[in-house]
Amino acid sequence: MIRFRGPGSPLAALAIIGIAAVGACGKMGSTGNISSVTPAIVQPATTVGVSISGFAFHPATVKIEVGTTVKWTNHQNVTHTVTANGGSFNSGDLAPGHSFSHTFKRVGKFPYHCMIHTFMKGTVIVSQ
Ligand SMILES: [Cu+2]
Repeated sequence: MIRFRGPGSPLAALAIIGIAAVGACGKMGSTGNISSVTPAIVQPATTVGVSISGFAFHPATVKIEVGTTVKWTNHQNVTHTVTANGGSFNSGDLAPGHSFSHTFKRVGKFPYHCMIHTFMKGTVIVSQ
């Protein structure tokens, strides 16, 4: 076991670690590559495509700006639906090869699913 002789010793050691950590953070911030962490796809286009295949939405999460249209296309030989969990949009039965579009006019997070295969889930994140 390590024994601390003086009452100030452990605190002094912590203070030194703290200064080192602050120094490291400051250095990282100046390089400015924090945005590369996010897994969601950012697309500034006015229409963003989501493909349905393999019983999944691709990409499952889209980040868009207000006024952007999302167009889902069913590329699978099975009927699916694109149905907002909160009911704000619903494609109804989307036969193979068919598309459904919805324009997002409000900021928010819109999770959706397929009514036929409820394990199929996606999210549209709308920002200003
Ligand atoms: Cu489905």
